[in-house]
Amino acid sequence: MQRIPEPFRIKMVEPIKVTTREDREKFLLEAGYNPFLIDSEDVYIDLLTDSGTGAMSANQWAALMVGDEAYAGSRSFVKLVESVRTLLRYEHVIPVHQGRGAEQILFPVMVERKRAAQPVFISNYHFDTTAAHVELSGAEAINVLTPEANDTQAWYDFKGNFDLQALRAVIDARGADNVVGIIVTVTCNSAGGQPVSMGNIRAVSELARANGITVVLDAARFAENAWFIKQREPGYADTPIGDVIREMFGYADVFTMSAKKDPMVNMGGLCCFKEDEELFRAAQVRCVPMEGFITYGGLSGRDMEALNIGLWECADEDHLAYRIGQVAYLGERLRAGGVPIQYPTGGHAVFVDAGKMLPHIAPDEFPAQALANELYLEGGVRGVEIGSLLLGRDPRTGKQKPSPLELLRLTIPRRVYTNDHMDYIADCLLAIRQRTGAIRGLQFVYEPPVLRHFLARLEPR
Ligand code: P70
Repeated sequence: MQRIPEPFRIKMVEPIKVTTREDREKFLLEAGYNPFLIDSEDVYIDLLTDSGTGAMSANQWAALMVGDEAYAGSRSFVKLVESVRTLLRYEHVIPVHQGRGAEQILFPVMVERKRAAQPVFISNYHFDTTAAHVELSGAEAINVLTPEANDTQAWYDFKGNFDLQALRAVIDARGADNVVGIIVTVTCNSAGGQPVSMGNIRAVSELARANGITVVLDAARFAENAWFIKQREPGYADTPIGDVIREMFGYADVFTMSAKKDPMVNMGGLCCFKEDEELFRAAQVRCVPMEGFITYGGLSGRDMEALNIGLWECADEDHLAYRIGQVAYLGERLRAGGVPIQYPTGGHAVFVDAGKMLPHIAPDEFPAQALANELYLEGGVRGVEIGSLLLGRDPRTGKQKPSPLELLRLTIPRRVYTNDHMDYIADCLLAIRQRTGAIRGLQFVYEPPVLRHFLARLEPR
């Protein structure tokens, strides 16, 4: 597969060091076989997340100096509002400290307004903090992802799509009056950074309107989704990416955005309203005690300046071609070497199908975590488990929830690693592939009661 060269040159570098295998064995043991507990210093290539780990551009760094740090009515806020109106056509803007900041000011006011007897949110797939905030607001989170997403080996253009039939069935079964919102997650992180098609978003939006339901776009990776629509959906090849983006946002009423992803800031987020002024006012009221005054929402003026530029840079077609091309290149190298991955690759990560690669390890012995550890031992590369360990136990029965897939996510930070790094990562996994039989499952030494994957301590069985 052809590599798309980086559309930038590097002005500043940050040294990273390769440790020895002996060092890594010690670090992993100390970290309780949980990569979350390894110091970043001891990681060579960090693929834990694409969130807040992107490299800012020279323009973003320069903009920091002109940040207006006024508590109220900052010039940097005014600029940000202008950008959101021009790029996304949303009238009302609230800056927040990150994606979950938007969730915590929005969902409770939506639930309050709906006055449902048994409130639910429906999504293609709620990201885990999103589901947590839905539940904190007293509602239930239901996912209706297209079943194609669960077959990692079969090509499907839009594995992030809603299963529209299932969506209709849930609305009918729960009653439209109970559905507080439909959350469209673009791209769908949990399915593998997989895109949602414009046709699917449009159909969801029509169904929501017919039933008086508010549509929320979870827009952390909006530009990557738009890029896939342009590449794969008939009729969009010649549409400028900005128009694709605006059409996507046009089908929703509200968007939440973790700006730590596509817009490449280390910290920041947005909660914006197309025209629903009533909801906007209610969220503003909640913003003040939870995030900060309405013109900064937990961000400094300089953060808003960097975000303002990042919003435009992430929607640049040369950037997107390189970015998605880099992820696809890593995916193709792995596939060519016989490593099973979620196929085709999505926007921000390659998801290795650890369940398929290590069939001798049962789900409750966490095959993807075992693979993550092996990858760290092999080359100092840190990935993250997206499977049974992350999913946890059913709080009512105490039993492990069944996970449809056991995935190791190799999340690629934006503009940070070169294509040579991708080759290095692929070589590490191909080496591991030769000895999968020797990899052992894991058991708990310490299992925290909630969000256990962050702090768990494990040992090989
Ligand atoms: C990730 C991070 C965050 C996220 C998201 C979507 C679709 C909202 C949020 C919350 C979180 C993470 C996971 C594992 C390791 C490290 C970090 N996703 N919606 O990497 O946004 O984090 O800004 O509050 O993906 O996928 P925020």
